[in-house]
Amino acid sequence: MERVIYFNGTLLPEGQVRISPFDHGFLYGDGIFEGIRAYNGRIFELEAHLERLFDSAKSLLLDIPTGREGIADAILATVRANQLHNAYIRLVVSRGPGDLGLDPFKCPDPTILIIADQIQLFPEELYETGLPLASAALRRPSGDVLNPQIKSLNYLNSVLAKIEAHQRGVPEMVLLNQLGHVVEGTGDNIFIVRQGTLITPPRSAGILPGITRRVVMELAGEAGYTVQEENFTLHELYNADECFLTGTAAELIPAISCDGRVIGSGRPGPVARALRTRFVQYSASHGTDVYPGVSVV
Ligand code: PXG
Repeated sequence: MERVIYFNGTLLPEGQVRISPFDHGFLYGDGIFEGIRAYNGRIFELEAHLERLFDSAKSLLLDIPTGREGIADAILATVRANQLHNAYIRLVVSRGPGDLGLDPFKCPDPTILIIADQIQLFPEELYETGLPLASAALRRPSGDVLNPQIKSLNYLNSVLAKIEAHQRGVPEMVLLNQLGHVVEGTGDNIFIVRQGTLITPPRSAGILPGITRRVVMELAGEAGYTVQEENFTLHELYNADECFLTGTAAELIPAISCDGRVIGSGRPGPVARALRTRFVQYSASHGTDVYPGVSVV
């Protein structure tokens, strides 16, 4: 079935969507996006994604004409039009068409695009066996270069790290900041576990403040674990009891080695497994109803 795409206020078959060659999202990566999940007929953490989108837009002085309500309605309409209950939703707001110069103020009409589809970031068996990781030679840019809290269409830093991952023969990379602290993966946040305590880099390390990260921190707190936001180095990652990554696309996936150093037992650890179970249960039962009035199992 051809996908139905939301494009600037209308729902169109995929083949009819026409993005201008002069769109600054395409010419300059000038724009922002969100990756959002629907589980079991509910949009997971919709409000949090909208808040992050509008925070990113504010930093870029990008005015989203529909407002928050308009975007929320458009997301729901797109998922409904594709008759999906479980989906990966990609919401893109670009600066829109302008001329060949960089000036964003010559682009009066942002482009709003919403795709509702599926995603499988890592093969299913890696959720059982755990990911081997490697650390990238490439560093994350610091906040004074390109603030990682802005979820912008500039993903070249992550793309280059993903290329490194392929060359190192691992599915995912760990990136460090300029100080040598572990920051995050190419599209996921990182946690280590030491003596039952969860440690994840603080915002100030230069992370994208992940929504999955925040939910997992809350679920871990409820489960009785201590969670600390603290800088750590590769040495601490190598010597952790456990490690896992979190993200909308990746969900929660255990990691079992980094740069050839076996982490803990070399198998997904008990904390990662327990939190993954809690995350799966929580995400399947919380969120904004896409089909209100229709009972979901
Ligand atoms: N860090 C970065 C750099 C991200 O891009 C996350 C952390 C996790 O945040 P959430 O809010 O999703 O828990 C992301 C989000 C991909 C892909 O294909 C990943 C993201 C977005 C789009 C695609 O790996 N990551």
